[in-house]
Amino acid sequence: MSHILLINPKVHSASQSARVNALMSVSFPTSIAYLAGYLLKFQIEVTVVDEYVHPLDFETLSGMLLQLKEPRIVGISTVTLTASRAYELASWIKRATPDTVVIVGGIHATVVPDEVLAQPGVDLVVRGEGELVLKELVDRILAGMDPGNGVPGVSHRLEGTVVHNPLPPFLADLDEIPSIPFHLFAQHKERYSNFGVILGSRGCPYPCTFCSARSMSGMKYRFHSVERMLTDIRLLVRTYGQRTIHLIDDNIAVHKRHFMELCAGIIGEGLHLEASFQGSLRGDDARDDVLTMAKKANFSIIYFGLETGSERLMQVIRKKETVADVVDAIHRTHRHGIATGTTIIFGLPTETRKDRWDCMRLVRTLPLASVRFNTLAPYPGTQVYDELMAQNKITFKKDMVNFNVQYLWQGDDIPYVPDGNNRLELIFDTMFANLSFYLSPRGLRQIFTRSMAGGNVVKIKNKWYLDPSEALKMYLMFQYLFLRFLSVSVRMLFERSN
Ligand code: B12
Ligand code: SF4
Repeated sequence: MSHILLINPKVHSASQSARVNALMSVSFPTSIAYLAGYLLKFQIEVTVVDEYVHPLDFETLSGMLLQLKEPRIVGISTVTLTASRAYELASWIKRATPDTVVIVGGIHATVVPDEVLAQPGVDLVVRGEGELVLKELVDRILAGMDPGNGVPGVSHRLEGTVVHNPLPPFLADLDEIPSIPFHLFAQHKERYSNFGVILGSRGCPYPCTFCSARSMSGMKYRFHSVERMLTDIRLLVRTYGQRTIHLIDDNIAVHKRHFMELCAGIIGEGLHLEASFQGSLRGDDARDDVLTMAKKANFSIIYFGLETGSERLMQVIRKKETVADVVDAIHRTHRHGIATGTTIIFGLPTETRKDRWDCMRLVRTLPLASVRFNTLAPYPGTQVYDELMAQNKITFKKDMVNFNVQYLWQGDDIPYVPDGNNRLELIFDTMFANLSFYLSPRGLRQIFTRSMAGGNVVKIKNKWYLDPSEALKMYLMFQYLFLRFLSVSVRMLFERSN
């Protein structure tokens, strides 16, 4: 029996069609996994619930709360799309067991702590990296002390006013954070598309305007030792039988020597013969020696954030690399025998329709195994959010359900349309870009031969066409996407003719 329950809430159902959701891949809940691992390091028992594999209703949650020892503590993780669900869970927790201390953390809580703390069920907000702060809060609560007062990284209410304690310094030695306690999640191993998950680094030194990762983990690039990463990979491959290792770092080779040593370690231990590897890289870091080593270490696919086909827009978003850098990296990676994937953001500030069509033409020339065209979701905590908010140009739907980068398949109210652009045209272009890639001979080959499509978002069963229930899911998804595409196209043409 433990005092602590950690919950990973599910994304709001209104942000994505149920027919698409039926085929969405389920990602391993790294946030609560790392937090659980850190508490376990101090022999603090913890219970974990990932709503994607264990959906909660009021009764189930109440039952779980009653099984906790008193004082009860619940930690809930949030990104923007899961925040409203986190608030609902917080209110259920207070209804079932009013004395439970409810702590909310994660990127959304970090960037808009006032919003989170204003929710009736929430007692404490943790901003930034959570491991050390949560441990401190748990110690204080179990010792009967006032939990929030003075603890760095915590926002709390004090005599009716909200107090944001200063942030703690970032943990310098990441190896102090123990490996993920995979055993806590192993019963659902088959449900996760990336159970073989490794996060080798935290922090990113680049200033991209659309990305909020740095508000969470800082601009200083910190990384786990090679020995530690190899230990985790060995565990996943040899104990949990994983055949694909997903390095979910923002960028796997910011520190070139470290990446080369990691690859050498993988090869030295023969792990490259037992598993393949995937990760994301910036174009300007993909030097030939890095790619040669990645190929030897059995990297099967590398993702690059191309974002746009326009050098001008690349400067607007402050990516600090050029389109030519990324395009060259994609070609070279392909020549090294490694598959490539990318994501594109349509609807960036100052973008024109011509920019989008030029980008589509460029993408068609690239040897990509996977591509996803998204529309911009200006997440709180990003430079683009601050700029567009100041100009009152963001469309908010209730619970920010439209802040899904693929919301265009759900509704017309995407959060932002750049000046001079027509909303329906932007949506049409983005849909067309995705459909024309996946319905081309190359895209269809991906759908029939790979189990992941659309930048690892959709998980398709191998040989899905031989399984009637999977084939039905595929049919229903494509039918939904096609009807929505048709509706947008007809309305766009009608609008134009008027
Ligand atoms: C890998 C990744 C993915 C992968 C896989 C995720 C996985 N878990 O395996 C995929 C591709 C599936 C993905 C999907 C999406 N992602 Co993503 N993803 C990331 C990435 C690169 C790493 C996330 C991660 O695992 N970090 C490691 C963990 C340990 O860090 P953490 O989650 O922040 O948790 C720490 C703290 O936040 C805190 N904490 C977290 N929860 C709690 C709870 C408590 C109680 C406490 C005390 C502390 C605490 O402590 C943790 C440990 O230090 C981040 C960027 C980044 N560098 O963080 C973006 C990021 C989280 N993703 C983002 C987005 C937008 C998405 C999508 C919504 C995209 C979409 N469809 O529109 C989806 C939604 C996924 C979902 N269900 O939540 C945004 C979130 C922005 C926002 N405000 O919501 C980020 C920040 C990137 C960005 N563009 O700015 N993502
Ligand atoms: S998009 Fe990638 S390179 Fe840019 S700030 Fe975010 S994590 Fe760093």
